Amino acid sequence: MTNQAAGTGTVSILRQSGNMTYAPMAGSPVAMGAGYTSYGIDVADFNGDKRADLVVGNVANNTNLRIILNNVASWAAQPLFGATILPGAGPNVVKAGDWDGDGKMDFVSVNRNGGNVTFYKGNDTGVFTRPNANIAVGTFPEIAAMGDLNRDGFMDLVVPNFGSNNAHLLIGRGDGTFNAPVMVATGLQTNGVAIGDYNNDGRPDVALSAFNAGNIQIFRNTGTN
Ligand SMILES: [Ca+2]
Ligand SMILES: [Ca+2]
Ligand SMILES: [Ca+2]
Ligand SMILES: [Ca+2]
Repeated sequence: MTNQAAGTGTVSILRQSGNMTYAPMAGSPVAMGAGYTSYGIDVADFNGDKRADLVVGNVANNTNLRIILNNVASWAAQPLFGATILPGAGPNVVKAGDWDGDGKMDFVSVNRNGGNVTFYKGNDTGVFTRPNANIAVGTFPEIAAMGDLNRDGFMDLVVPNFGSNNAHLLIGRGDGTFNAPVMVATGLQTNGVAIGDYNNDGRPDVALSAFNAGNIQIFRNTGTN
């Protein structure tokens, strides 16, 4: 879990010791460094050692984004990678997966302050590159959901935009790139999303909640796949 103390953010890793009892693991909480406001978090093995690592967004800072590799003995003993990863502005939501299908884990970040999405290509050593230009979405995207909306086997992304009262659907091509985003108008200050098959026709639909409208909109998937 991330602890969003402005400028002094940390990440806590809790171990379940049975009976739903949780206790901090060695080295937890991990201090993320000055200027870090921890926000979104996701898990994947970024260096191919079969141990789950973490990627952590930083909504308040436009100059770093952290990868924490997992050495089991102590999270804090690991160096914090990512100081040299130049993210988009305010990378607050991160979604890990093998977005380009090369067997090595990647992630995308949704950048709240920049209003765009960045693909980070992993090389299985905890190091990432950004081979593609950022993809513009709306104003203040604060959350995202990943799923295979068109059922082609490639992951897609739904990004609600809190500041522009809409959401963007990004259909993945399976190589780390996306089709041009499709915008749908939503309620006032949309800030929640859940992908699910709400009419049981086998096609994933999208539910969006609007903070200031006090309602939920469900968009039925009318695709042919
Ligand atoms: Ca690992
Ligand atoms: Ca990959
Ligand atoms: Ca897809
Ligand atoms: Ca459906």
